[in-house]
Amino acid sequence: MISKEEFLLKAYKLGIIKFGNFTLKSGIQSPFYVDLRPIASDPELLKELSQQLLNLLKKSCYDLICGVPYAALPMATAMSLDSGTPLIIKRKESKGYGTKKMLEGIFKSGQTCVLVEDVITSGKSLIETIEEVEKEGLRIKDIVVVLDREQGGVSLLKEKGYNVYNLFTIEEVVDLLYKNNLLSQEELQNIKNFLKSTPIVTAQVKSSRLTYEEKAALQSHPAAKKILEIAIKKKSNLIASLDVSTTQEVLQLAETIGDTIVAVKLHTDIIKDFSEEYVIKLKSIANKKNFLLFEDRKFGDIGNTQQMQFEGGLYKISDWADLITSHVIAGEDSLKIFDSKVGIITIAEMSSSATLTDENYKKRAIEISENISNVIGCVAQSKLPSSLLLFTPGVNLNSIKDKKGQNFNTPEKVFDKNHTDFIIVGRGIYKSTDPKKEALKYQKSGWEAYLKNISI
Ligand code: S5P
Repeated sequence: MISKEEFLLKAYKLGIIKFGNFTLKSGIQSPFYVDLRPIASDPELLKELSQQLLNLLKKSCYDLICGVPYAALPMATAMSLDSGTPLIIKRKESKGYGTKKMLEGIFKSGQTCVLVEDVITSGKSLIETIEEVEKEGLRIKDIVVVLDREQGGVSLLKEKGYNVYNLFTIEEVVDLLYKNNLLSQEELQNIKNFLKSTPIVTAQVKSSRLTYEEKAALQSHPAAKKILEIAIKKKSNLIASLDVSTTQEVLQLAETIGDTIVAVKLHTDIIKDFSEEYVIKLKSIANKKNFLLFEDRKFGDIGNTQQMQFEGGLYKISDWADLITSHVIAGEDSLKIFDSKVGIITIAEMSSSATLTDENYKKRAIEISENISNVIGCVAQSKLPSSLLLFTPGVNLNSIKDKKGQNFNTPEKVFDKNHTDFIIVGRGIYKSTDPKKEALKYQKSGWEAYLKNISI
């Protein structure tokens, strides 16, 4: 491998940096212009660049490489060939939903992907790529960049928790060129003044999370379509978890807060006085107020047992539940026993401290969920591929944890960080002295967080 300086001088000869007076895309007048694309016209130099970039990543662990389109594509390809790491390709053009994929190549959610970028200015293109890649369930920790124009992009990405490794900063480049008599003292000063005086640009990035309308168009299961339609109609993404112990309390709460929610989530096995009459009453409130019935049974057994638990016993869940939760612990076949009419929500990741649902578990849970047609989404605490709806429990506006291991986030945080679809609120509502007022508060705050999430 040659030195960085030698590499730069060779690349300079190809015309990757020009000095003069240039108008940038942003309208700013710049005394230099950088374009790294010519490097691909010199295969030896491209190979050299690939080695330099791989060297920056020598302490990183990753399963895949992806270049930010288009300029970094040859670089990422060369790195893939050099390192034997599979390449994935991100499309630049927007796709017609449900037809074309945004990421091409073979990958599985949960894998770690390194991003490669040629020049970073505000970080906008990188953030758009990150969103697309993370939406498919891939993890990004490290980003490698050939040249940092020192305009705010690197700090923005670091703030968001990514490691950014850059081969050069623009300042280093001009210093090296000056040292090698390729730049006059005056030009050097001019550029340095420009760098000092140019305002830091903050990337304004359109969120790539899908809207409820877009998600409804993607979903084929009736329960998924229904919950999204209710969300749009009621301007609510709130699921109330009514973890109370009597049928009277459930019915009263359902009646009181029914207008503000998309579903009532239940743990029917904690109700003392369950009866068929209660089910009839609850269904009638659900019809009147337009919300779904969601039994949080968290099935976790072999298929044969789960089937008996779902269809039989006291509760006959299959008779009335629109949605159910199930673990994936017993493997894919155990999930195939549920009636196709019920929407299954798998438990991919739990909200409790020290949960065993680590990254690898989540990755396998997502794979299984994507293979079963009536799985409509997952309970999780981080982003999911856009084919699955994300249901987030552990939401509370007033607490950050309880004393039994539960962790809470605000609606704003779970939308902003995880692009959730539905918030699940238990004690925040049913324990309050005024559940109606509190439910309205969560409805409003969840909806505002969603609107903010789709607009940024
Ligand atoms: O990881 C999880 C999964 C679920 S479904 N963490 C959870 O808290 N839940 C459920 O969400 C939990 O069983 C309870 O019914 C609800 C959270 O209630 P809260 O009172 O903590 O808001």
